[in-house]
Amino acid sequence: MLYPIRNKFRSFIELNDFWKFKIDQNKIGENEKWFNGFDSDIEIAVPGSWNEQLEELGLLHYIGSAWYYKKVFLPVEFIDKRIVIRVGSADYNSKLWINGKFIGENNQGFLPFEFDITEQVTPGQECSVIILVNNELSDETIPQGIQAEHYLQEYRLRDETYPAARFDYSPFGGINRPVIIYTTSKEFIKSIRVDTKIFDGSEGIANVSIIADTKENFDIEIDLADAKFSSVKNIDIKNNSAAAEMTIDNCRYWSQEDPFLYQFTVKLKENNIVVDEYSLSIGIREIKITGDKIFLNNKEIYLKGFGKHEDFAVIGKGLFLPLIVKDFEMMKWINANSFRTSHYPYSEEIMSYADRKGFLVIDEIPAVSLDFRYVNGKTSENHKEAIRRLVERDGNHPSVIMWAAGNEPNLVGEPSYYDGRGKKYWSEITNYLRSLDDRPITVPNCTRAGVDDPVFEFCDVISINRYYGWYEYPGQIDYAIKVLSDEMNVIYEKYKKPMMMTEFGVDTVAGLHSTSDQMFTEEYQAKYLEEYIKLFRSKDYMIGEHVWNFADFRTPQHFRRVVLNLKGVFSRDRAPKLAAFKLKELWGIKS
Ligand code: BDP
Repeated sequence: MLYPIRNKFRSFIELNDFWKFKIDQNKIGENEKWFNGFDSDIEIAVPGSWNEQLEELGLLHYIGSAWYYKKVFLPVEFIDKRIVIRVGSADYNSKLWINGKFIGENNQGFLPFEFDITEQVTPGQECSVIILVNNELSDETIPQGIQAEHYLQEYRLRDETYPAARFDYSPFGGINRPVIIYTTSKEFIKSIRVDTKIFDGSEGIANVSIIADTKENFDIEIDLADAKFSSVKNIDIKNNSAAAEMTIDNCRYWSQEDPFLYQFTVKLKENNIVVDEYSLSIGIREIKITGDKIFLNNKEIYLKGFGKHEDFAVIGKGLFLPLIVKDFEMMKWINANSFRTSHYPYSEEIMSYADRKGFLVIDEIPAVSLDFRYVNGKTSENHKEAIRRLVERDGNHPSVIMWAAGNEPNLVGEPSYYDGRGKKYWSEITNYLRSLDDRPITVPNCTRAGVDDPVFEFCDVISINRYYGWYEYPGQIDYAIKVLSDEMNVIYEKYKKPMMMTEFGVDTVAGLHSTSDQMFTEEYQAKYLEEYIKLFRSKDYMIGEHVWNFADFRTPQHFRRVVLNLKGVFSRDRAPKLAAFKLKELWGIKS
């Protein structure tokens, strides 16, 4: 699915605005035909989660359905075009109506979806867009959900959060990314995939595959601006798809130091006339794992950075461009070079920004804390759909160097996970991912799943999340480091693969201080991070360290959390804690 752009053949309007909003606690809206239009005094900003925007109406922890309504005028320039409505993301389930007609639904949060509405609208007139959004999750969705009753049935009353969730971030609902109506020619380029390699230290190779929607035979033309010399070989057109290989001499490789992007253009031609055109920025680079090391363009890299969240006051998970600028500037300031999109795909705008700024990204499928007691065939189908759609969305980003196919499977430590269930599940999931893309795969493991986690067998990089000195061995950093060191060696000896710490951190209240190891103080966080990092640097098999978390973020309510998860190195409003200065110093040292 291509990101909407404007050119001679394509255009778009954005529906980022106030929308009419109506809560549908009892799910009566569809019966009462609210899709034909409804009255409401409540307005909500799109993009943006409903939770904090409408906290005063009781929506801070709302799990359920709500309706969005917008009337929009379609410009006359849309006449004779193919017209598509695209939602950047709505969490988690949505149904969409145009002028009262049901158009389609989507049941994957964090991912874009779109519908062709050419037949339903008339350019030069107003049309009504109604979207029903629901943020309930189940055993079958990705991520999985949990109902309050389950905690009781599982004798896990002390784990219960409000709202009930299987993960540690607020399940913010709403239309969190932009709604756009865009146009293309009637015959159009549907998708473009560019896979790159490097050759001989100077040549770049791009394998291109294109899918088009045309009635007649078509031809394609491929252009690369800024390349001194490039040639396209083997254009192979079959039915509606085309494949080609492009070589670039004296290629300027994409890297952290020089995140150079070529402007790559595909022209779709029929009877020698260009009928559609699409340009995107591509970076030519190669990621490879050899032995215990990971290489970018044959140069060894070490990942320093964070697990992050899309989370900010008032907007929740809504797209907010100034925050993207701020977060990347802070990551540069602190000498980070990478981050993980824990625990779900981040906005397309963040991914393109990472390309432009030379950040390395571990891109995560939203399969967080899968509970294998409840995983069924539908869960894995949804997991695969999320994979297919994320690879399609992000496959062209040079910044994406690895996929995280999930996070912390079997957080509850269910024994059946080890009786072949886990192995079968991860073999199927990772095989599917490998059939779509050749980037390395990882799945961060948690202490409960342990050193025998069956997922390790299917990972190219062993990722572990550890909190020794916090959840285990509280207040005892020195002892925690000893236990951790031994455990890391056991894991390495067992799997002999490159390893990375994808999460390590402690909750920290800005302003609390102590001269001794006291949890929650700023000194404790700084010392914990420093000792962990010293340990990693003593192990040759380590390829990276991602602190948990970049910033404090909102979580479901639990006695362990004081409103927010406070493991941020920055506060939720992005003020540095003491540890930020320590990390800046440690990460500034060349390693
Ligand atoms: C890990 C999870 C992460 C949590 C973190 C924590 O991957 O989502 O926020 O622990 O407890 O288990 O802070």
